Parts: sequence; structure tokens; C-alpha cells
Amino acid sequence: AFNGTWKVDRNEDYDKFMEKMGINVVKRKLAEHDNLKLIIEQTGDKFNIKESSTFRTKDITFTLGEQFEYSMADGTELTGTWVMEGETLKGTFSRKDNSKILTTTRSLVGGELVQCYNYEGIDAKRIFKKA
Ligand code: MYR
Repeated sequence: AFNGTWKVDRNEDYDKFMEKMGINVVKRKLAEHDNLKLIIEQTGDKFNIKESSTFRTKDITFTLGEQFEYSMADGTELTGTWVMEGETLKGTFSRKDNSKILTTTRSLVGGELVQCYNYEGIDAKRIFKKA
């Protein structure tokens, strides 16, 4: 159901979230308008995600329930897992630099892909439309 090409349409509280993550204002301004595109392909428990934005392109492969590493566009490294709970993907990642936890979910709401983020009590959303 997550399969397809998704383009970010709008953000909610993303600046506040990135600030909590320690990202400087210049990078935050750029990141608000990064034109993030995700091409998601799920086969059973395996996901391949082709991420592209004004910052970079990145190919990510993971299996539900199995730990993997991910580096954010600013170089911050995370390690964690995605699991499926009902129709929702739930991700729990820990920052390698400070061991703090970032949680995230992906779900489909009215034909849009909604990704929620939480870090240290700050919630944000990025909402994607199918291309
Ligand atoms: C993926 O499924 O796309 C790869 C794993 C994603 C890990 C969680 C994403 C966190 C990215 C946070 C970026 C926010 C910048 C402060």
C-alpha cells in the first residue's frame, strides 16, 4: 500500500523538530524546501526506498524488524528498525552521537502518506502526495 512515488507536499512543525535535533537555521531553511521524493517498493517484509531531495539521492534497503543504519542528510547517523503495526509503519531509531531516540511512523491518510516524527518531546509531520 505504501508502494509508489511520493512527493512531499507540506510540513507541520518540522522547523521546531529540526531545531530540537540541533540543526542550524540555514540548514533548516533549506530542509523545509528540500523537495523530498520517496520511491517506495515493498516486497513482503523487505523495503527498498529511493530517496531524493535537493540535498542528495540515497538508496535504502531494510527488512521489517531488522536493525539497519541510516545517515540523515546532515550526516547524523541513526540505527534502528521499522516494524508494521496494523497498517502503520513504526520506526524506532537511535542517534549514534548521543544515543537519543527518534521515533517515526508512516501511514496512509486519505490517499496521502503521512510521516510523523518525534524527538525529545517534539512532534512533526511531513505529508506526501502520490506522484
Ligand atoms: C527510510 O525509511 O526512509 C529510512 C529510515 C528513516 C529513518 C528515520 C528518518 C529520520 C529522518 C529525520 C530527518 C529530520 C531532520 C532533522
